[in-house]
Amino acid sequence: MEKLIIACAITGAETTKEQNPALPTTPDEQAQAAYDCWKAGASLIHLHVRDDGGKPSQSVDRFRDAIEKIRKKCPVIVQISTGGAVGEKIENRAAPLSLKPEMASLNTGSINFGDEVFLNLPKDVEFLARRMKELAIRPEIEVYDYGMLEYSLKIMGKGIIPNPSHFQFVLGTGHGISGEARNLCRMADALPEGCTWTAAGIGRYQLPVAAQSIVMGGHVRVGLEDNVYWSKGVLAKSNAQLVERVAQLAQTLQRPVANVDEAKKILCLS
Ligand code: KMH
Ligand code: ZN
Repeated sequence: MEKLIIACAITGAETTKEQNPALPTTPDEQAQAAYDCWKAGASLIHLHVRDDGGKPSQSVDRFRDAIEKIRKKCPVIVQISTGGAVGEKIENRAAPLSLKPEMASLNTGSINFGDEVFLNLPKDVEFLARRMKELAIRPEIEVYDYGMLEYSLKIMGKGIIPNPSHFQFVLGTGHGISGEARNLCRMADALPEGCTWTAAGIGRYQLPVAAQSIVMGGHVRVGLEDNVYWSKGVLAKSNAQLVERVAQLAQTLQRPVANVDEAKKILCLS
């Protein structure tokens, strides 16, 4: 089995400080959170940014500031979000790609999200994928449902996304596939040879999905974007606390954790 990549989604677009005061929302807070996660065993940070009022933003300047501050503190892989917040215009979602981060998320289908629709029209998926190809940015293919996975494989066959690709299975949003063990098995089994995957369990699914990914040979994403709790009714103290738990679990299960250089190799980053 490959070493385990631990990714942390430190901020997200929908989580608020009211839900968990430990949520990092300024570039300084995000840089500190990234550093703490790296020290705890994370090699990749999935990054959203916020404006001065704490609202989700796709501002290039804000992404630049956050990335520079993270880079000053630690060598983690920074993966920017092109998902943004529900309802964000596609041009704004693409804008921070101009910063040429090592990786960016690429959502390959539309899905209900809370009470709204997270819209990812085929033409917009293609537009983002093309832009990432032009700028040599490795996409992480975000899938929330089995059908979205099948569609991703279809567009991989057409050369729209790289073959092999790295996938993110997001389980338990409430509108897509749930975090039941059999669902993760099915999704992982559907991937062609050479593809790699990380799984993120939302809310109460975060810990069981992490444990399952460790034993299945996948990689793990945790973080306050996906889950603000440590256990039922108890808030997580920080992103790093959630990362540390995964690192400990991996150690118990005897799966070594990848450092940043090892993670880059696994993810085909130069
Ligand atoms: N905020 C969600 C609607 C991504 O980062 O690419 C989308 C999201 C996915 O967080
Ligand atoms: Zn995200």
